[in-house]
Amino acid sequence: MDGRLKQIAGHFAIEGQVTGIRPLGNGLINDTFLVETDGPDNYVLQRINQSIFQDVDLLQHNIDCVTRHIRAKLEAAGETDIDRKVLHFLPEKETGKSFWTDGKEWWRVSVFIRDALTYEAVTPEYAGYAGVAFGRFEAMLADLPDQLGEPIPDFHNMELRARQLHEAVAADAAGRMADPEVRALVDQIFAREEEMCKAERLYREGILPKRVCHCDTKVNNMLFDREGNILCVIDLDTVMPSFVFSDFGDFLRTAANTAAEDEPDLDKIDFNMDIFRSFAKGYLSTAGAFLTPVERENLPFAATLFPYMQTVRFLADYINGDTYYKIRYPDHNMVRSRAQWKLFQAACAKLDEMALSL
Ligand code: GN1
Ligand code: MG
Repeated sequence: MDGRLKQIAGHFAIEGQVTGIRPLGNGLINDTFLVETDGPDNYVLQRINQSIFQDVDLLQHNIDCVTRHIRAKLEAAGETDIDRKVLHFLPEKETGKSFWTDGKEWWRVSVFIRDALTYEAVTPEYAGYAGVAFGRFEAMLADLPDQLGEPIPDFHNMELRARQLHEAVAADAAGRMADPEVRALVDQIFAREEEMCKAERLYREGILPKRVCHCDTKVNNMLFDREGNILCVIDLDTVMPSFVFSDFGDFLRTAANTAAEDEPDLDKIDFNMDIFRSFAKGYLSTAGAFLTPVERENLPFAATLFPYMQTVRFLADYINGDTYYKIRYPDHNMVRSRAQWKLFQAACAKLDEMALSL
């Protein structure tokens, strides 16, 4: 076991002796470890990626607000087994804050939720449960007083993401614009830019609201029990005011994709309408009551927006020389970009069908 990690875990009020520490999950941003103990619980230890989350105080403030708020809601509703339905971050022993830092690295610890399963892909049935869970998550946070900041400002703002791609292309820091394939994809993306920045326009016109959203609803950020019910949503780093399109669209980006987000074989990538229908039905059963007509009628647009935005983000990172996302091989971000673009096209081809099934 890594002695340094054990020492870091020791800053938190863990019950029992640590018996093992090993890597956990597939996140692209933070480093995550499972801390096993001889006590009643195991724990999740995470190094927060500080080049991305520059204000960890604000980040953890958001997470503390959200977890406290959801816990109170679950208690008020008379729910049982609450410790498996909302994350619980441990206080650091000296400061009482939900993170520890030595000024160079930032770490946090939460209780590992027992008997929970995560998936990289789901069936239509499970997508339906996920829809119910995200609608409920947004409903529970709807009355969270305006205390949340934006840990990554304008995180899902398409205009900003497009601007960042323009900047990456202009700077060409890694010399990758010389590749005709990169240039061609950039051109195709910019040809759709105006159309894909629709949400920001609707917001400026005052007809699209922001609500507290999760903003990283990919399938593997959800914990399921053995029956397929959602226990809770994890990875709360990006919970912030956004358009409901964020949660709806980003879930489908991973769940309705018939392949992985970085699948190199583009023939394997399609947009699965059974997943769409089932997820949309579940989501509308819990979110339908608060959605405005503009939000509702743009849900199919949201299903195309997120593969588009993710193409822009992966491609900008590729052009910048891979400074943001963890990569496993040299052109990983380019492979991801191609795959997300293929998914975008597949989703666009099904827009009418999506609208009809809502
Ligand atoms: C990142 O942390 P992780 O792997 O759950 C990213 C998301 C992207 C996703 C793409 C803070 O999520 O926005 O959609 O990768 N999170 C951040 O897989 O940028
Ligand atoms: Mg994650």
